Amino acid sequence: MHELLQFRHSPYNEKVRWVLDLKRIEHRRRSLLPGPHLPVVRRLTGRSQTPVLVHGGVATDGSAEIVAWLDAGNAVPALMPADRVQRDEVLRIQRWFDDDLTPRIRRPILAALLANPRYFARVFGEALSPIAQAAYALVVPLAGPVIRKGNGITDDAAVNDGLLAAQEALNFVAERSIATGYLVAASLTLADITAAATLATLVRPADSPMACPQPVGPAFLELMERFRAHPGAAWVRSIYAKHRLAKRDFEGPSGAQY
Ligand SMILES: N[C@@H](CCC(=O)N[C@@H](CS)C(=O)NCC(=O)O)C(=O)O
Repeated sequence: MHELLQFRHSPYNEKVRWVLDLKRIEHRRRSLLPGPHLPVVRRLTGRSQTPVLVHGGVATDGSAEIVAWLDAGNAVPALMPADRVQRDEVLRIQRWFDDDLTPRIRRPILAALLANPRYFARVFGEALSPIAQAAYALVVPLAGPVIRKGNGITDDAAVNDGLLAAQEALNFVAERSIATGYLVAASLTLADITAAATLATLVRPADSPMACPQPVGPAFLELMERFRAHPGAAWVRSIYAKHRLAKRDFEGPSGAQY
């Protein structure tokens, strides 16, 4: 049995969850909280980042590595096009999002969430009891400086650069999907999953594992509103409606809360 150690609100974790769900790979999930996750993840990988997939006592981190490994062992449905040029393009888009756009886009998102520790605790601690969520909300302001530093939230310019990256990513998916509805081929590939999982952290498609706990905190609502009417946001919602079969996240064995 695979175990995914995850953050609930995270583009890289959502990418891996999506692939696990799409390929119907049996697994359990354990949600960690930013801050308290550090000793747990360090013990497994020697680093700090989620997602971490544990299988047969071996822990793997890095969403691209995890997805490539899952794809190699579970061919159906295919995530990569048969055509070599298109395959290279899928990997290029994944790298562009993973290494450049996504880390920038998450800065304004985390800044908005950190502005309201109780809402931050609800987003990341959705599976916790109300008392445990309230306790985590007290810890969030203490973990805040570490989270800001780790995500490059140094000043307003860093946050504004993230807004530009969001605009760039939304423009890209809107333009690229005009011909076929997809970014590279005439059907869903890892490029669509990577881009949609990143942008879902802003768009928060309803009825999906990335839907927001309600009511949404004011700073985060303002951020979401900024991009709601963008054609790229409409693309994210439509890809989620067509291809993100799971309606919500779950803890424990797979299928428990579909
Ligand atoms: N390149 C990595 C990035 C993973 C990443 O940045 N994960 C973030 C959550 S979005 C994380 O776990 N941050 C906590 C930390 O680094 O301590 C991947 O593709 O998995």
